[in-house]
Amino acid sequence: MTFLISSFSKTDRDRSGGLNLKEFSAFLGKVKWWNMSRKTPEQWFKGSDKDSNEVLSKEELADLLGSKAHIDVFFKRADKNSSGDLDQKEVSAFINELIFPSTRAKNIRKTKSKGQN
Ligand SMILES: [Ca+2]
Ligand SMILES: [Ca+2]
Repeated sequence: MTFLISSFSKTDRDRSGGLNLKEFSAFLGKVKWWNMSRKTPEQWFKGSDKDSNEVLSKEELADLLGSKAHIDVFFKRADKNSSGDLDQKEVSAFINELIFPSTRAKNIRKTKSKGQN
């Protein structure tokens, strides 16, 4: 499963959900937290969970991202279990993928090797 950036290097615009490379760059320009990764995903999650029900709605995700642009696309990507809301794990994974797209494979390996000591 490839994520945002790698899929944009293809010219297949029709399957991109309306989000092309140009739009994605513009989106990143608006996303303030892109350059503010000193906050942990947990902190982002709690800061955006306005009603403190421990899941993020689409509106709360838009608040976290600082933009409603393509919010449907991002929400669907983040909502791994299609529950219609985002729990902290889903938000953390989503943020980590956005900020560190290449670390996911490493994380999977780390999880697999756990418990072998
Ligand atoms: Ca909430
Ligand atoms: Ca979910």
